[in-house]
Amino acid sequence: MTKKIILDCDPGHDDAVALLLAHGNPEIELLAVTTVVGNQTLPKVTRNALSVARVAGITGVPFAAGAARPLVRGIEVAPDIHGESGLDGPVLPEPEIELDSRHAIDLIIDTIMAHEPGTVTLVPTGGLTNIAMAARKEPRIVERVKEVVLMGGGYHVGNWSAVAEFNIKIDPEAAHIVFNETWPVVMVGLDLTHQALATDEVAAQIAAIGTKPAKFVGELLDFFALAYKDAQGFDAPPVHDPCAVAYVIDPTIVKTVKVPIDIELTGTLTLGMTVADFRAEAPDDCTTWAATELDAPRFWNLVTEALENIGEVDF
Ligand code: PIR
Ligand code: CA
Repeated sequence: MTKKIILDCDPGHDDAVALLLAHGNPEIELLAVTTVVGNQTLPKVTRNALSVARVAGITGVPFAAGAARPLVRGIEVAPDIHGESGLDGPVLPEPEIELDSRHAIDLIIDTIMAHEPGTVTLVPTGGLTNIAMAARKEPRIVERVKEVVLMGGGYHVGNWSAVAEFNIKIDPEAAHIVFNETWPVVMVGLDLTHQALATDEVAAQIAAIGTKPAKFVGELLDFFALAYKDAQGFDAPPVHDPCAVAYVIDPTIVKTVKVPIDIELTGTLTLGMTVADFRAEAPDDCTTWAATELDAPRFWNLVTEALENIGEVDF
């Protein structure tokens, strides 16, 4: 049985790889793609999503734009990591598909309500604004969703402050809503994604595919590597977002531990921290999991195979 997902993203170099992985993996049925302000402004990340759709050869999947700003806070974007376009590096092809006329939150709600309960997984790889608003607008989706597998947070490190990760920090109120609903939440955070490093060996594995989509990914990773080196001193960049998709494809690639997680909303130094309570075994009503360990070679094989499945695309 295929795994039905909705990808809510802010492309973003690693979001683009997540989209390619979701499209190219035969176990995933991509029901919809929605965009949210994050790595860049909403118009930019939305255009990027449509461009990547062309690179991947995606047709027949609805794409919708969502929130242009966080619930409460001002907009914070990440040009140091993703560039002015949000997807700097490769030449971005003109989009060929049109945006769905619905707001992202309506596309999310309609898609979940149109499928059997327990069959649709939400995969947010940006701030959680759309997901929180969808849960508030149509609370029945909370019961209906299979699980929320999100890239965000972390229990040891931050990247947007000492203890907070970007996707959570840019809209902590939205994250608070999502983590405190009763749906299962799998937090694929920095502890996990910092194990998904695009090393030279990985770059060579992808370059060997030789197709235009693979070259596109190569150029994305080259830019991402330089930006991550300059901004954060990494020798190889962590490719966060496809880790969440990989967990949906094959949960044995990502180890998780059941642990209560809540979002700090009032700390002056800790705003947006994902506070995980490891003191005792998780109580029965705990609905949150933290990803801890990645099988990196199998993860990169999934990405490579997805690109091989996509094959040559003319764009
Ligand atoms: C990555 C991101 C934002 C800031 C930095 N420094 C690095 C984006 C990625 O797209 C990913 O979803 C998440 N936010 C990682 O924090
Ligand atoms: Ca992202």
